Amino acid sequence: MPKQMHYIDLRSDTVTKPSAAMRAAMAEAEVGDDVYGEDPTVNRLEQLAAEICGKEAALFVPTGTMGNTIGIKVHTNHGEEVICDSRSHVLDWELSMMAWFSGCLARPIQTEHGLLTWKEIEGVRRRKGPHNAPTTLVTLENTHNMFGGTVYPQDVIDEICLEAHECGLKVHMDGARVFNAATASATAVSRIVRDVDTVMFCLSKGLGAPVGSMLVGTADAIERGRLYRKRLGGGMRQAGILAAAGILALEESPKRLQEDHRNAQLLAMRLSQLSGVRIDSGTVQTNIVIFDISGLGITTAEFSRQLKSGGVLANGISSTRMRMVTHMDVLREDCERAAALSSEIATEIVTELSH
Ligand code: TLP
Repeated sequence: MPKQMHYIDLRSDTVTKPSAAMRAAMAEAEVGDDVYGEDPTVNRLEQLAAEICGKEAALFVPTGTMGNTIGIKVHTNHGEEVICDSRSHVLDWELSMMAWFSGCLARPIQTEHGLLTWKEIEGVRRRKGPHNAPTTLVTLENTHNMFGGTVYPQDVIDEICLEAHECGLKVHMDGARVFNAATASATAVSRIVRDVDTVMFCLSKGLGAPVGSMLVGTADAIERGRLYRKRLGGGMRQAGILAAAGILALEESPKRLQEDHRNAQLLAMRLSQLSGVRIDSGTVQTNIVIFDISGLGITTAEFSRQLKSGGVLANGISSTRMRMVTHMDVLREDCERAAALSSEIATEIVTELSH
């Protein structure tokens, strides 16, 4: 058998493999039928997630997409409008679930770093009237994936929630990486999400669990959400086996996220020194590094291909912008290698061009 190539995988923080401790906890997990509410490990995970967020209740869902879908559904009716940023995950990467399942129209706002302000929201909010579908929900993505893991300032979230609630709007946070936001801003997750109506966060990204996300909010929202989860085919029966990894992810993983952020800083700093590559390293606040390679004159597909042949995996998010994501399965030296390989590729192209 040919020896399997070991890749440094920077495509996403979704690629982490469960640790030995997680596998042991999964093997030993006490389980029951969660559709009957009888899985003690799932119940413990849901309670823990609710406590960490300072909310009444939580729901274990298989994916972040399902968590966002249910989060949007519990706050809206068909034919209403939902305000989001124009590059948000709920708009661009969830196969139009907002329209398909909730029957809502996304009202996107162009932003500089993926972060909305109340002033912008106020500008596009539809009031009741004979020609308007009402706006009922605002979604905030924290950290913002496609803008490079940017973090909402707390006062901006607070103002949005306060004003939105005054107008009768609800606020859902796509907090897939809210623990990264908490680490970067040295703010407790419970403080970040204090005023939002629901938050979804992923166990299976930076926190390193193999599967699962949580939707957290009021007891009423979560009770209704439980039925939507079943409708979507997310009643997972003996899911304690997965929840056990999730509990460990919540208890242990947040402590080490700073390391991922430092590795992202290193990558950003090295990449910013390459000619043909553009990156504003000041915007790298968490574990995502997005950089523009249009100055190299090759597409991101070609850049990815060359990285892969050198043992590094990274994807383009457009024809000119690459994304590298740090996580618990990549070490500092892996990031150094990825930066060095990027430099070799860039130098070769620049040298070829000058001949
Ligand atoms: N993001 C994935 C891809 O879908 C792009 C990634 O590799 O980053 N919200 C945000 C902000 C996300 O980044 C993601 C996944 C989700 C929701 C959805 O989570 P899953 O993949 O569990 O459905």
